Amino acid sequence: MTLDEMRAALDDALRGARAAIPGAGDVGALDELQRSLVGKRSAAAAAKEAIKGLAADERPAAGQALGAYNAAVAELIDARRGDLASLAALEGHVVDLTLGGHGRVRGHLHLITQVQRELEDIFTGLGYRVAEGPEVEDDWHNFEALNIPPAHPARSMQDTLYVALGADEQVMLRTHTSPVQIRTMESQVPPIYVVAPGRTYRNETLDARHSPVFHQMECLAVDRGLTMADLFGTIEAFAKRLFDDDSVRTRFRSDFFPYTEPSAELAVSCVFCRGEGCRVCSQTGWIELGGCGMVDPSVFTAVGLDPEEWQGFAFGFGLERIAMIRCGIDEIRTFFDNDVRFLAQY
Ligand code: FA5
Repeated sequence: MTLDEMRAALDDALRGARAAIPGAGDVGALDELQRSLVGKRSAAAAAKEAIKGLAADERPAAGQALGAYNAAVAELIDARRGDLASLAALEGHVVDLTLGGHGRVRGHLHLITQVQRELEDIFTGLGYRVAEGPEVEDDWHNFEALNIPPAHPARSMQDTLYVALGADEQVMLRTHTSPVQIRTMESQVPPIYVVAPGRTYRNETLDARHSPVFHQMECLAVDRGLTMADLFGTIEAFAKRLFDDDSVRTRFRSDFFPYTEPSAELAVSCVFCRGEGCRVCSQTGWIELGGCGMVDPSVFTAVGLDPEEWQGFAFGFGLERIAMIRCGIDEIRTFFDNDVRFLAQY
């Protein structure tokens, strides 16, 4: 081997070393590489052997070339050994950053608002508009125009939360959404098809099914020629949509409300037991939702509509009750406690 051939062989081997050493995955692989680069059968060993056969004046240069090669390989090997040692030390202290942080929990609408929006959707689909009224009402809209005479039990302090404004017992927190019927008929010309959802208040003791603050939805239709068949058909259509079940039946039992005549208590067959009787429906097979009836002629007269010309039906029901039935909730207080662990479920 000539001096030039020896230099060329060492250059080749060093290029290979530069490519291979940084990729050695562990100490074993690195040792193996080191043996192949400077061990017994390496280019370095061959060069060392070749030096013996060179002319005396070429040997110093050949020795220098071999020394430079050995030093370069040693540097590359040492650097990689250091890297591998650092990686091994880190392995014991791994911090998995992909699991860090808690993210942001997105809130959502309260269950009662969800039920209210869904009902609004159902009724607007049937051609109704959404109406609103104030939560602080006057005697005329909450009682008088609804044909609730001064002596009616619903007016007693027991049920009504009065506001200390104006004359005694003339301003109150509305006890139902029915005053929106009056406000709508006072401000709009029939035909009228509206629903009025909203918060209502009664001076009642809190228990599992009653709260002093709750929500109702009122429905009012005023048109020519409306009959109880329209009332029943509308309620049946909305109940089937609400419970997403075509087999839901509706039941109307005679009742009394001063502003409807005839009046009925409105119930639907229990969606849990299909009328067989279960815990949710207290073994009756029926779930009471609210009240309904044909608008009393005296209400039309109070708002200046001719009862001979116009007929109407109205109904009102509690939103908490509907949410409780739909979600199997047996305690009304949970809606108002604002415990996020409860609310987040719905
Ligand atoms: C009324 O409030 C009538 N205005 C309904 C009506 C409208 C009849 C139009 C005729 C025509 P009632 O007091 O029954 O009716 O209440 C209706 C529903 O509201 C009840 O069935 C119940 O679901 C709900 N509700 C009443 N009081 C409470 C309360 N304290 N807590 C929770 N929900 C209640």
